[in-house]
Order: sequence, then C-alpha cells, then structure tokens
Amino acid sequence: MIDVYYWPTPNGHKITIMLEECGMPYKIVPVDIGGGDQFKVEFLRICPNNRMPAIIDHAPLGGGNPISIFESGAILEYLAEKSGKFMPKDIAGKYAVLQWVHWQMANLGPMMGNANHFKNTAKSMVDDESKLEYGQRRFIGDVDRLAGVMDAQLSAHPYLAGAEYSIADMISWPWAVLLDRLIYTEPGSMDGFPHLKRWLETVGAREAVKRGRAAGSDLNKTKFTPEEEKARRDLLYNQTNASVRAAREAALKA
Ligand SMILES: N[C@@H](CCC(=O)N[C@@H](CS)C(=O)NCC(=O)O)C(=O)O
Repeated sequence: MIDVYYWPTPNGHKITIMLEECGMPYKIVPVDIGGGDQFKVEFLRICPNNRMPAIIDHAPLGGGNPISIFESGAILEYLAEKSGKFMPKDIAGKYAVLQWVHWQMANLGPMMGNANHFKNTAKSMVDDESKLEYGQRRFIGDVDRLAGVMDAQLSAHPYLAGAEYSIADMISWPWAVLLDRLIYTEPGSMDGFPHLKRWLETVGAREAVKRGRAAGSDLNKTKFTPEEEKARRDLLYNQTNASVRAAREAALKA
C-alpha cells in the first residue's frame, strides 16, 4: 500500500493519475495546506520542504523498510521504475521522457503558479491592482512561451516525449489543463495552440486521468468565512525562514 500525502491541486493530481494508471493501491492522507498541515512534525519528517505531495511506500521496490519520497517528479520516476510502466527502458527513450519531466518541474509548474498568483489570487491582497502589472507581464509572458513550446513539440509528436504516453504527460497535463481557466481566460484565446488542445483532450479522455483528477475532490469543499479565507491565504503566501524554523526544530527534536 502507498500512502499519498495529498491535497487536490495540480501537483497532487500528478500522483493520483499515475497510481490510477498503474492500478496501484493507495491511501490518501490529507494535507490541508491552507490549514497548516504541511508544517506538522509528522509531515516535515517526510517532506522537509513543507509542500505536498509526498508518498510512503510500505512495500518498496527492492524490499526493506518503507521509503518516503517528496517532489512530484521524483515520485513519478519512482512509480515508473516500480511499475515498469510509462517510462521506456532504453536510454534514449528514458531520457526523452525525463527531460520533459524536469522541464515541467522547473518551468510549467512554477511559472503557472506565479502567473496565476499575479493574475488571480493576489488581487485581493493588494490595495492597488497596478502593483501586480509587472508580475503579470513577467509570468504570464513566460507561461505563453511555455504553451508555445508544448504546442510546437505536440505538432510533431502525439505525446510530449514522443510516440508513447508517459509520465511526461501525466506530470504536465494537470497544470496545462488549467491554462484556459487561469491564464487564457478570454474566449478563443487558446485557438493559437491547436496541437496542445488536441493533446489536452486526448489525455483528459483517459479513464485513469479522470479518476486521478477526481481523487479527494471533496477534501477542499469546506466553506470558510472571509476571515478564515484570509488566514489561509496569509499562511500560504507569507512564508519565510521564520515560518518554517520553529516547525523544523520541533521535527528535529521529535
Ligand atoms: N515542486 C513541488 C511543488 C509542490 C507544491 O508547490 N505544493 C503546494 C500545493 S500545489 C503546497 O504544498 N503548498 C503548501 C505551501 O505553500 O505551504 C512538487 O512538484 O512536488
């Protein structure tokens, strides 16, 4: 059994999609990131970076004691190795996949997070929206570049890493599928990316992808008061060294 430390966000969906694709049994352990579960000692022992997702595999590849892994890219690489699926075994094929996995981790995920922050989330956090303009230009511009990178790649190949569906698609799709809702919000503004749109539909039609994306979707249905919403936002968007230090010290002592 694999425990998945999880909250229903794009980074969480990557893992549940892969587990559903592989038919591996898993148990969701909720990490309410607005409520501060990522700073709990038990979680920091698994993930010192106070970010979900993370996993504990109680029957790890190669046997032995349970292992824990954080960072969604590392988790998908592990699950691909354990299952023997969705990553070719030959060196050229394997690195064709891994370069796109790392591309997503270093580019699409962080840039979409930042673009969404400046375009949507931060509006309620500043007194004057013009303060957001530079951040919007910087990060929406780079997301637009990355959508172009994907569209060009997908104009030549059915999937991101080539002819076969792989963890490169599973890691990129949960973010890319939000492009129209978060970034290209004007009707028709994704029309310039026909190959990306075709891939979004093809991957989204897979039953395992639907199940993985639906996993734990009831977890964040709680309605909060405006004050509670503000406290949850403050916790997520005002982190410094000071906010993790106390939790880290407690984790080390425990
Ligand atoms: N690079 C990490 C990013 C994970 C990440 O940013 N997770 C967010 C939710 S999508 C989180 O746990 N945030 C908690 C926080 O900001 O304190 C990965 O891909 O695993």
